[in-house]
Amino acid sequence: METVNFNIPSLSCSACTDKITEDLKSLKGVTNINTDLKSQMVNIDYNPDEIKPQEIKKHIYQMGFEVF
Ligand SMILES: [Cu+2]
Repeated sequence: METVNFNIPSLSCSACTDKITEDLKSLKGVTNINTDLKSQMVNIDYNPDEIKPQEIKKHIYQMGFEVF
């Protein structure tokens, strides 16, 4: 298991974090998601054999969030 952190500057309310969490949960290989509104960070545990950080990042971007 590995962990990756992304910064999502437009993360502004619990509706955003809920949407991101629900969506990422559906990705195969993503095992745990923690979001922090204060730091606008999302912390994702994933299985590197099943998914790559770039794919997760792309998925967040496709939801409509700028992600770094
Ligand atoms: Cu929001």
